[in-house]
Amino acid sequence: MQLSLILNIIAFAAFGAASPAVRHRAIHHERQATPVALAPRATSTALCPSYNGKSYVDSNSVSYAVQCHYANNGAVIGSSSSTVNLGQCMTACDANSGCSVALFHTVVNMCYLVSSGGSNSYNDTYNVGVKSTTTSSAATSTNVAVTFDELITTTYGQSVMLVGSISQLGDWAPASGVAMSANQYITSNPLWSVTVSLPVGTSFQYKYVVIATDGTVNWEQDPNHSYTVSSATTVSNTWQQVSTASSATTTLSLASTVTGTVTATKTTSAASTATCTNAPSARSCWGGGYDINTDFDDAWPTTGKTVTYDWTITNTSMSPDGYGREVLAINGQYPGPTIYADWGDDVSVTVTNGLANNGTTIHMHGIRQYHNNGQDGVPGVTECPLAPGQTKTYTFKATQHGTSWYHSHFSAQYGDGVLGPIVINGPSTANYDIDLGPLPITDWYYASVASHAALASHTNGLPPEADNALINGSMTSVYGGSYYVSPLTQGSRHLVRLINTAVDNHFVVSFDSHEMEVIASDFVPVVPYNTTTLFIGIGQRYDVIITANQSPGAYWFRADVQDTAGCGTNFNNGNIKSVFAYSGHATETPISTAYTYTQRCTDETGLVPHWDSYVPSEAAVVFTELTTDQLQANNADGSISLYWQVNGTAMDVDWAVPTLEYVKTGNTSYPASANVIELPTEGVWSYWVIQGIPGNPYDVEVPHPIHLHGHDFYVLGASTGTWSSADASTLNYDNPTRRDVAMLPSGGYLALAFETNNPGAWLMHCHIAWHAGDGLAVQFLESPSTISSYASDFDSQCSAWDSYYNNKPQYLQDDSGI
Ligand SMILES: [Cu+2]
Repeated sequence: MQLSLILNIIAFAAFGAASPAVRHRAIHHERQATPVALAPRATSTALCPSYNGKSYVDSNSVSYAVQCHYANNGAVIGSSSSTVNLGQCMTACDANSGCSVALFHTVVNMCYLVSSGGSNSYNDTYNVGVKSTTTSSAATSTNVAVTFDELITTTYGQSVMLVGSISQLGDWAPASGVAMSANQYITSNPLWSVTVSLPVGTSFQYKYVVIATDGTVNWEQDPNHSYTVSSATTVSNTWQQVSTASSATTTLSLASTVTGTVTATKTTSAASTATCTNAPSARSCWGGGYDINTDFDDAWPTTGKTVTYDWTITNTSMSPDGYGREVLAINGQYPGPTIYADWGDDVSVTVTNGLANNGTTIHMHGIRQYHNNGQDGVPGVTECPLAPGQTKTYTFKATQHGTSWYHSHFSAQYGDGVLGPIVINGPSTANYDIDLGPLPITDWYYASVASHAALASHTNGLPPEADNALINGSMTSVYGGSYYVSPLTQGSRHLVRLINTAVDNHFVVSFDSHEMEVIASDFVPVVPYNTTTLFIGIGQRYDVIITANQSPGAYWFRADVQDTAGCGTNFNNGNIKSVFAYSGHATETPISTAYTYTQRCTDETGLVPHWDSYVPSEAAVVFTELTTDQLQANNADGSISLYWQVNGTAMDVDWAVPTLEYVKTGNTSYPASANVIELPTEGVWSYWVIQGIPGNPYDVEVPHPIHLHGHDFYVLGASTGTWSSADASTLNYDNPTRRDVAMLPSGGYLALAFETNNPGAWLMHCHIAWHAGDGLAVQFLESPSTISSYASDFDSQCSAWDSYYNNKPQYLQDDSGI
């Protein structure tokens, strides 16, 4: 934008001069599949959250009322360390005549026997079972014979187990399940069968697992089956065949090690049969059989409704904090128009590039783009940039619900204005009365971010300091401006959708005198918890609930840049605020005081997804390490160029030849600078460790917000240390945090896993614009042979771009392009 052609020429020279120094380790591995056993699902919380608020009949046919994440302060009369879940704790309670409450501590796997019901209080670490007053009748409830008959194809030597959510079916532990026998076994029609005696009224979920001759456990495909016992009967025809991934191999062209192959069999509670309707007092409901228990990776509504938007991006003069500058604004607005949709809607956004001298693309951040890679909006990966004067339409289905944002992925362009919020209405894990909508927070620069980015990548020194920050597009400064004001209604619960849309700054946010109840991290609903401060990395979102329960007045909302902790600097730090005003107080200037806390650049801990998921964790799981470091190269003309490398290569895409062009034409000769990592097989888990290492020639180590397209990832662990394979056993595989942006600690590692279930070229990159521009990115090329989701205007858009770019455009690509 404002960078000169001279700078561009320097930049191109820099790329040429630097290339010998860019170390590229292209190692191509193929390894035979190594099937491994899967972990039992979430053993410590097998009943939670599925049974929260419901009754559960234990192995002694005693009925308990289950409450997840509550403590009970009744008198402890005994304890047992031999239990691994609440169900077994209940069984221990049965054996003690004075016990009426089974209290299971999920962190230390300890069962406490409690004499009576105390007053419950909120606590994340306890699951509670309260013995029902109708114990005697429950204990004597009639057992009936339930026969499970299934036609399951097996090979000689394999066996089949029935495993489920109740103790009679092993509490999800395959080793404790019920063995089935092949009563009528013939090769073409193998009928596996078992009869289990179960109390009438018992509700449970179950799956079949096939045990191979070497003991390998293969779970049935999702979702779980559900069943309630009413009378003696035969249950059949529910088997869901695991997708054939048995010959899976994992191919990596970039990484120095290779993953084993783990068949994907995530266990979650999908296929809800909910019929209730979403309302202020019933936010867990949605409708049409979908609710908060529906994991949106597995199922989503089809509304048949399409919401449409029509945008034009132009060079516009704006003064969001009183200082006037050129903004690349959508429909003249900053932030751009919010996309509002209902869960299951189709969204159609027509974009006209009215910019004077820049291409553009629109990326829907965090949107899974399921089998829709061609709409992911990454130039040089999924499309050519949209040339000035051109129009295109992006389409996607809202398979997820919650809060996110869209932004240009054309170099650092979003920092100059091309972004806006996304709100997808859906169910949530806590009730609220009023949705106050999105509250985007960003750093703000008086010179164009494009010019800052160009200078930063040729400067031996600190990155540029932000001039200010904006909250929902507003802030004060010495030039004027105003604080954004949000209304509070006394006594009501307000949903606030926090989004960090920054280029460089990471924030801790807080509401003076009010706690935040956190109910979602990125698009993933979490078990609600309360906090006064919340760290929000670039690209991350948090849905929080604020209860207006303080004296009516005006209160500050604060967004502090974590400068002393090392993740951003801002000239206005300490005064980055907005106002939350009770009715009648909207014009007051708050005098409220801030909470005290210690600055940090690390993610929230204790984010427990509402959906009970596990990640396979057997010994054969192999993590692939992706190191990242800064290279400072000396150019022939005396200038320098900075690169952020992954395994020795900084990404540098060719806008005119996107990865999908290679895929489309069957060309597998991806340039090394595309940082392509091939994941050829669907339905397997892949495990990654991103490790910060010292740079060359300087030791530059900083935190990086790592963002993955096309998937949520599971955050298995993060550390300031150096990864060793022994660390794999220390990670959390049991319902780990799931989201699409996570912080890589400075000089440390971030361990991630995701399941290949969405063919496409998916970027994973640092969301600090300077770092992305300097190359800190890879692209996972997942199942290229099955990609078919090219945009219908893929070729014409590239042709228009070529015509524009080859005809003396004002600015040339001078960074990674993404
Ligand atoms: Cu970074």
